Amino acid sequence: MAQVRQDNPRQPEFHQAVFEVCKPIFAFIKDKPRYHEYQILRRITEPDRIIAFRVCWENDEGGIEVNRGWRIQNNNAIGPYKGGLRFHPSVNESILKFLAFEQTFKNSLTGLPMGGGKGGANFDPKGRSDHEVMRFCQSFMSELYRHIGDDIDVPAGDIGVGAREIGYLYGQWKRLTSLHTGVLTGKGQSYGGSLIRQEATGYGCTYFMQEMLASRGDSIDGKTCLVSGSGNVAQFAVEKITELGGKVLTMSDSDGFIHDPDGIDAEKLAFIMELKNVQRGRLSAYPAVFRKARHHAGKRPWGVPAQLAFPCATQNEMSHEDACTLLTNGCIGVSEGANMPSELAAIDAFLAAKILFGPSKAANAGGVAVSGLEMSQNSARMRWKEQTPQELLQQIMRDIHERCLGHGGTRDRKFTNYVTGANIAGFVTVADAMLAYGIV
Ligand code: NDP
Ligand code: 2IT
Repeated sequence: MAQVRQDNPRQPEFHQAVFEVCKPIFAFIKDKPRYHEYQILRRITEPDRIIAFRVCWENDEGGIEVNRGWRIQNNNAIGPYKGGLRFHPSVNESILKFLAFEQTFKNSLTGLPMGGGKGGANFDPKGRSDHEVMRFCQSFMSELYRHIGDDIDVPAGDIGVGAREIGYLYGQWKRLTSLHTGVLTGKGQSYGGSLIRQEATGYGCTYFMQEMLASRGDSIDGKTCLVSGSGNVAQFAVEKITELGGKVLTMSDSDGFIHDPDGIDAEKLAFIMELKNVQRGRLSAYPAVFRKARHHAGKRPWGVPAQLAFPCATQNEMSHEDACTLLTNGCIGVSEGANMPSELAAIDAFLAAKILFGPSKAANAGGVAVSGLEMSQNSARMRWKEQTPQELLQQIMRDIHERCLGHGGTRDRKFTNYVTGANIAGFVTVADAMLAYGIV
């Protein structure tokens, strides 16, 4: 860790992600000399390469705007680099390195042949016209295209990159290369996208909670739930939780959260989807339509008493204090839809209380898993009906849960440390492939 801090100064998010992964791995590799001999941990914490570039574009007023774009190609030991693109003003190298590092273990956990990567830009799509977003995406891809390919590196969406942005990015890739291949995932249904990809992260995160609860003979049915975020992951988590009989009390965006004591049912969710995806509006508009609800400006939802929590917005949105509040209020399960939403001290609090805690690299792996299925369909030049990716997603989430039990369960099956389980299970496959390649 000292070396990681020294080699990566001022990158706290990256340090945090490395610490979370390496803590359980130190114990696991203690009596496995080959991992030491070949310096696997040191090598796995150094990205294969970091690509940084200028993104220059023209706004609607004719002014010139300059942003910075990146692609972190972290590790391709078990497959082509794979991972999303994030467009958000907070994006920097530390955040993308943590995401690419996490992605490497997450992708391995899915059991599909995908390496780890992540990219994005410090561009803020909020308040920009469609054509500004299009020009930004075209300029971004004009550089990125030389570094990606369907067997090299396959980007997808993340915060600020949804169906619209993927369309513009893919359109520019196709224009530049004359190719029509599976170089991006999350594509539209009319040009190579997979059914269920849009829903996959939120659904998968809910299935993971369902698996954790089932291991204790329990279910989501009848439980009160807190969800944060109101983007792609949050929306489909709410949809699936509600379908499974849970009652979702909250959602949030960067301005605050809404609390609806009657629950956010399918009709209210449809309103939120229209508000966020089409009008690109703010959640603060919700209580004017659904009168019993309240908007809490500048606050996070973790103070509302509930049994289950699904953080689906962004990193470090769950502090130690938030975790303690959830526990005091009787929370029995947390499934992380976002990447690294809980601070290290919050994770420690959940583990100490022995509640069901599904860490992001296991709980939100459904999204990239269905991206992997999209790649398969594109390579085979075919398109599956909805049932196939839907069933495969459920099976993959069950398999991930089993892999976590394999490395994080106790013999009496009374408590599973899913953090230990996910990290070790994700690590072993990548590390063994690296051993096979020798010193490269
Ligand atoms: P979206 O852009 O669709 O939604 C992001 C949501 O989080 C919005 O409600 C946004 O609010 C809120 N948010 C973003 N940044 C902040 C912040 N700094 N503080 C408070 N709220 C914030 O992104 P996704 O739903 O795709 O991604 C959400 C999380 O899930 C991220 O951590 C992402 O890495 C992770 N993830 C996504 C996957 C995917 O398939 N899309 C797969 C696996 C993980 P506002 O509208 O105000 O910006
Ligand atoms: O964090 C993630 O797993 C994603 N943003 C999805 C990545 C992908 O390639 O589908």
